[in-house]
Amino acid sequence: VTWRFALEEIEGSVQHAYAQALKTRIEANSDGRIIVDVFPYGSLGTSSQLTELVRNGSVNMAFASPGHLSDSVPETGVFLLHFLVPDNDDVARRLFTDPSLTELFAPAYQDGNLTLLGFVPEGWMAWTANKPLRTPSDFQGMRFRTMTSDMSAEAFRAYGADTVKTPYSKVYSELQLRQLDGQTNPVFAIEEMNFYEVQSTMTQARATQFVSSVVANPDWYEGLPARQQEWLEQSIRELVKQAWDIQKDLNQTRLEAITTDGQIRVVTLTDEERATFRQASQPTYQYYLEQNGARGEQILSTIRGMVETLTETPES
Ligand code: 6CS
Repeated sequence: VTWRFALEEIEGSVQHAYAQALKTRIEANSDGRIIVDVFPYGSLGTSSQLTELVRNGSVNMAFASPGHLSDSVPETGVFLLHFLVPDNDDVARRLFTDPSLTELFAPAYQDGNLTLLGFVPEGWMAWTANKPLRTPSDFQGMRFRTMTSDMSAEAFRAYGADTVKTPYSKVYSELQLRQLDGQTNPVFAIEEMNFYEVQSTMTQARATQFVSSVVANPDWYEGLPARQQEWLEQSIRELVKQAWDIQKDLNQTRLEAITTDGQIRVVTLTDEERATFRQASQPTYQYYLEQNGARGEQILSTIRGMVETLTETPES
C-alpha cells in the first residue's frame, strides 16, 4: 500500500525533515507493508491547492499551515496572532507538542472537510526587509508579503503594512523585482528560499512561532483498517515528540549559514520594542474573536490557559 503525502516546502526544509521522519516510522511500524510517497513543494501546487488535493482525495495527507489554511479553517487563525505565545522556548515547545491541541482543533478541521492528525512547530518567525523593523511605524506603507489567508495579513495590517498575499513560490522573484518590500518566515526558510539574497535585514521579533498541521482526507482516514490508523497515529506522536529539536537544529544551522559572511544583518528587538508591537497587535485578537464566535473564544482561552500553566511550571 502506498500513502501519498504532500509538502508545502522544498527538499531540505523542516517539513521535508518531518516527512522523512514520519515515512521512516510508518514504514518501520508497518513492517514495510506501507510505503509513504513524499511530494516536496513544487509541481503539485500552492499550499491552498495541496489542501484541495487532500480534500478531493488526490493525495492522502499533506502539511497545511494556518497561514494559508485559516481562510477555510478560520479557527486556526489563532496561530497567526502575535505575542500570544511568550518568547520562551520551553513554553513554546511544550505548548506546540501537546497532544491536547489536536483534540481542541479536530472539530474545526472536520468542518473544513479535513482530518487533523497533529501540529508541528517550525521555528520563530523573523521579519525581513531592506531596513530594520523596530516600531510599527517602520511598517507604514511597506508592501509586506504574508501567507495567503486574511488573518495572516491582518496581523501586519495592524502595524500599518500594505500587505500582499503571495504564494510561497513567488516570494523570491517579487522581492527581487521590488514588487514586495518585506516578508516573514522562519530562518530556515529565509535561507533555503534565498530570501536573504534580496533582503538586507532580518528582524527577530519572536512574535509568533510558525506552526503547521498534518491533515488527511477524512474518507481515506476513516476507511483505513484500525491497525493502519494506529501505525499512522503512533508515527505522528513520535514525530511530534522529536519535532522541536529537529526544527531548532535546522534553524540554527541555517542562521549561521546566512549570517557568518554578513549576507543578512540580524536585528533583535528589545523588550520595549516588542511591547510596542504587542500593543499594536491587540485589535487582531478582537478580529479573531469576531470571525470565530464561541468556538474561537474557547480556543483562545484554552491556549492562554495552557501558556499560563506552562509558564508557571517550568520543566525541571
Ligand atoms: O511562507 C510560506 O508561504 C511558507 N513558509 C513556510 C516556512 N512553510 C510553508 C509556507 O507555505
